[in-house]
Amino acid sequence: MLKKILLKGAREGLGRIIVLLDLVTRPKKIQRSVEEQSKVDDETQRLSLYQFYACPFCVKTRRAVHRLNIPLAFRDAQKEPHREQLKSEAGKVKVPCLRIEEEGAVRWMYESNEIIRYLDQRFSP
Ligand SMILES: N[C@@H](CCC(=O)N[C@@H](CS)C(=O)NCC(=O)O)C(=O)O
Repeated sequence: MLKKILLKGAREGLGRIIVLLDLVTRPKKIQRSVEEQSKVDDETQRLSLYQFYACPFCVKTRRAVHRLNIPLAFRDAQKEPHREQLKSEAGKVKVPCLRIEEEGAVRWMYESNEIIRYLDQRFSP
């Protein structure tokens, strides 16, 4: 029990250090014309990222979102109703997880590398 609590604390602490490092080493944002950015902003409305603030895989994914300059909605999956939504609609509480709405259907994508690849394919110039 104590070991579990200590491990959780160490993980949280490490996560917060990673968040801090991310803040001071943010990648540069991609620049677009007003028209292009408006199109990208519109497309991004149909996406949302379920994530934890101090999860290193989420930090990595948020860095890509920052670099791609997309206004992606972040949902804190440590809080309700997002946690329950993730569990019941996507299948499990694992983050990051990207919710994608397309042609009236919703699909969920786990795995930070896969999410970053998807966002890069869609939004890199
Ligand atoms: N291979 C995954 C790892 C994701 C992962 O392990 N996420 C942890 C948080 S850092 C998680 O969701 N754990 C479930 C939980 O804490 O309930 C990725 O790259 O996205």
